[in-house]
Amino acid sequence: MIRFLTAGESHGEALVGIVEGMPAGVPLAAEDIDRQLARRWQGYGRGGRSKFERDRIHIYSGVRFSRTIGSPIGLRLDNAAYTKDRSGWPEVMALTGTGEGVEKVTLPRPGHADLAGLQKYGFDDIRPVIDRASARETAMRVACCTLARQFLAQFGIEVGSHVLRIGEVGQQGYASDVVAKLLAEGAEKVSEAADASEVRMLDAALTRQCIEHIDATKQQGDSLGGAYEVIVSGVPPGLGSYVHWERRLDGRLAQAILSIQGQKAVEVGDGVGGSARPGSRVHDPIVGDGEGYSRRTNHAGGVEGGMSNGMPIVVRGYMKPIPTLIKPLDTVDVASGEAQPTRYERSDVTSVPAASTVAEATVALVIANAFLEKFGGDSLSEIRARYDAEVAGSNRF
Ligand code: EPS
Repeated sequence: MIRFLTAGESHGEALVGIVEGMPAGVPLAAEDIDRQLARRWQGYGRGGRSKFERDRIHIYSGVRFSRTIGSPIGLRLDNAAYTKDRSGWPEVMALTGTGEGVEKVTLPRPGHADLAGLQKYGFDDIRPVIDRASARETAMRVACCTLARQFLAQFGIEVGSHVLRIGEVGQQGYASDVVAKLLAEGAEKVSEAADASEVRMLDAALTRQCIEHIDATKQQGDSLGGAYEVIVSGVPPGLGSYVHWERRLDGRLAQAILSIQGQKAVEVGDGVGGSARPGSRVHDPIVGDGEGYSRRTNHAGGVEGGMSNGMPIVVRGYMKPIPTLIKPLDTVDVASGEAQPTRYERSDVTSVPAASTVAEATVALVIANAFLEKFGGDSLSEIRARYDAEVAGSNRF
């Protein structure tokens, strides 16, 4: 199993990550990670920090001559905000001293981790909560999960995504002709097409509408959430299992998406829509050509009984609006107990496009681990031999 840990505060010196359990022999270069990090920073509606925060990964261990060697992979990302932003972060986030003279943050934002985090850890300053709860952490998460994506690519498994809706402006997902056409060449084609849009949407007219919607929302001092779809192509049947709750692939995918900052709901396939239709219009008829099986439709989103069924995996994530608003919300000053409006410093209007790329990364990790459970080994060549014997050399698939 591939596991990872991240550490680091949003305005501290750096983020660090350790990835453990990566098989040996997987091709990996810093550019592979940097490409995914750059995708995470895209998206109309990001705030001032996106102008100067340029993520470049430093790889310290676990890789030799451009391939993984089976040992833990150590990663670091410097926070440009720490040095480039003139807000005095080295003093605010100092590792030593008493913090005397550093202004405390005492106005918790509704919708953020601020108040519950403060209560949980017994702080009198929200700063430590803000800084670790921040979606800045997803930069290192994407870096760590890119290793899983590299591994999956060795087996022709691709992960892609596109934005379905920002605020009120939306489009159709998996069932559309546009997605079907792109997906015929693999899920990365979906992402490539989405990356060409400033809001990661597959429709040019809707992209323009979204940009107007974001501008108008910014004018009103408000923020927006939205929805996106992650699609995985090339997944063999039988990843995950029906035999025990924690092995179910859909449950694991849902946990992965909801673990991303700001995500409030997950849907596998037609989950929500399907719950309102009769079974005859939900379940995907099985077809066989003597050599394998397929489905006429994919309402199940590629998962049945907690297992992949060989169809593309389709997972939708729903994100709440960013809790930092220009327009103040009601709160209470935790220092004085007085009712106060929230205070605004800097924020994004929306980060749904970024969230869609983070979701791709976390989904890649779940699929890679389910794949390793079934075909796992210490090295790529060992895993490949198992995979070829099982999938290519079997009539079960
Ligand atoms: C974030 C607030 C903003 C975003 C940040 C997430 O940062 P700042 O407060 O420094 O302006 O830019 O996103 C990132 C730094 C990132 O890498 O995505 C928050 O409060 O979650």
